[in-house]
Amino acid sequence: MWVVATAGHVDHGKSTLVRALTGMEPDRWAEERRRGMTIDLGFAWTRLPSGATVAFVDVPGHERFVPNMLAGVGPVPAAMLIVAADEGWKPQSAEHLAALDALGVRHALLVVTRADLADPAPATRQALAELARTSAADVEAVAVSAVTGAGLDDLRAALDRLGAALPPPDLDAPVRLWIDRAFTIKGSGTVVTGTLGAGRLTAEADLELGGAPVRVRGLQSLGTAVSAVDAVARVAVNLRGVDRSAIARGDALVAPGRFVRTDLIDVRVHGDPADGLPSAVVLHIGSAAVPARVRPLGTDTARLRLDRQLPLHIGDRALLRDPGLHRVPGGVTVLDVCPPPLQRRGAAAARALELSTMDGTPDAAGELRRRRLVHADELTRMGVTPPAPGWLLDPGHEAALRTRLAAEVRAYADAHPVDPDPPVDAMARRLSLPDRGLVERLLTPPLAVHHGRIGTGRRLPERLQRAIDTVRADLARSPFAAPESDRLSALGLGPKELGAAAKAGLLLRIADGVVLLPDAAEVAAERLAGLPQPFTLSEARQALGTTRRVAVPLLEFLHRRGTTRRLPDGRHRLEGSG
Ligand SMILES: Nc1nc2c(ncn2[C@@H]2O[C@H](COP(=O)(O)OP(=O)(O)OP(=O)(O)O)[C@@H](O)[C@H]2O)c(=O)[nH]1
Ligand SMILES: [Mg+2]
Repeated sequence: MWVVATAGHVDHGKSTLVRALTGMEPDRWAEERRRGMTIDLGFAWTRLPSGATVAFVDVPGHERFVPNMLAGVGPVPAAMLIVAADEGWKPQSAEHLAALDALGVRHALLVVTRADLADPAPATRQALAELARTSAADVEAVAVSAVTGAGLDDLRAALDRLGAALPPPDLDAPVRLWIDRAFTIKGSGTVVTGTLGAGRLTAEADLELGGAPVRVRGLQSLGTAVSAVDAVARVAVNLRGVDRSAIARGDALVAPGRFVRTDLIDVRVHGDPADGLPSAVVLHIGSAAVPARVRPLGTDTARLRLDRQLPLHIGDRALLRDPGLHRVPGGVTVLDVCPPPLQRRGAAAARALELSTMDGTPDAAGELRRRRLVHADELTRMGVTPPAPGWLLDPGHEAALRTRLAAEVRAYADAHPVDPDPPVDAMARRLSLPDRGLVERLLTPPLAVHHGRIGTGRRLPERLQRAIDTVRADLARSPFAAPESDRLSALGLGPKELGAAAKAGLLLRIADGVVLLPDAAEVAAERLAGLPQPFTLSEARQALGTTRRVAVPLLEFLHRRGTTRRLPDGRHRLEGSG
């Protein structure tokens, strides 16, 4: 299917021509038929001599309805510019053509209609001269009369040629269906329609609307239920569980995870210089019209702050319009959908320079160089094919980070001699890395991660090692005579030092300030096995040759590791002792 939008001044015969070609009524509203004027978009379709189907999006020509016109042509790749032979070139002929030009529509036909009322030659000459200055410079012209039918066969043949020359749509592209109508059908619920410009939509598709998941309940194209539709096509989508009132023209149904929803973009401005743009404009893309603030950056680049988020890709074409002035719109190409903040002094000038090297062609290497660190999924959402999955690092940045990480690890170990291995999370924070996995990737052997910390292999400070050795020698002689607190402080062993000794496997900490040799639990279990079961705390204390200060936390410790069990009468029993 080909989709072609009409364009042209009010009353020049657009709807009459669509009616003559299709036999269908594009003016859907009673008010339109009463006033003899199109207000909103109309849809009609027919078969061409080649057998191909062409669907028309018929737009209003009146200057008051230009926003509706833009919603209709926005997602459509081809247009039929209509000029009345008896009226010639008019203001909205110019404004509509400028809109097509701004959107980069290259595939078009000139149709001079009402040829039964006047010689079509002057209007044709003038329109072709206007077209020659645009992206649709190379168009065929056909003169017709929708009343007598003269020229309609030529027009059908010309439409066939136009369709055959259209570039094939990218069927692998992610779905982004700009909604141009939303309504409710009794028994089916909410239905939205739009022009699918790329990709493939299926009846089982999971999609997103305004960032929220939605399910497709049914799919139609040109009034017929289908299970899948390939672009380019007019489609109607029946949505499950979405209220009609939650949807408006300009919303988009998109493939999940495939578009950035953004309200800040950097663009290249085509035509007028960027600093000549008004500060407040309306950005039109697809069927959306969103107020935007303009901040010129370079001569032909600007930053746009949008009133609401849109699902956008790098390379998208859009147009800017000054709604007050009916100013001929300017086109823009989206260069960046996640631009950096411009806070530092001179940042805007540096950004302008950077933007001057970009042209809206998705470029993974360039994005990586500019962003330095980006997730593959984020690139995908920008419309850029990532070179690999997961976090991606610019090679230059990666080398710098490796060096910095090694230095940070050294600095940490120097600052924490008793506990020199830095936690991975702390290092991730120091380097502003969004993922701890990146820390592992940036470590150079022999540095490696063990249990959430970076093993530095640093020995304990000598003084500390000697103090620990003294305690261990005491305990070797009398395994349950844990050193008293004054003994520990005389040796310089505070909680931090004891923690380091425990982590190094040199001592076992059974309670705050109570340390034994690492095998104390096994030795205790052996001795307690010699007691009649069950036994009391006091019996255990005597068997171990220790005091309550050690016996109480030790029995607790044994209980926690499941070596002993506590009976209801407060006595203890070794597990497995019957
Ligand atoms: N004689 C003659 N009249 C025509 C022809 N085409 C359209 N008309 C008349 O021109 C008037 C305007 O036609 P429309 O088709 O409503 O024009 P339009 O471009 O759709 O107008 P808007 O949608 O409001 O912009 C109507 O009265 C038509 O009957 C034609 O080929 N010959
Ligand atoms: Mg009309």
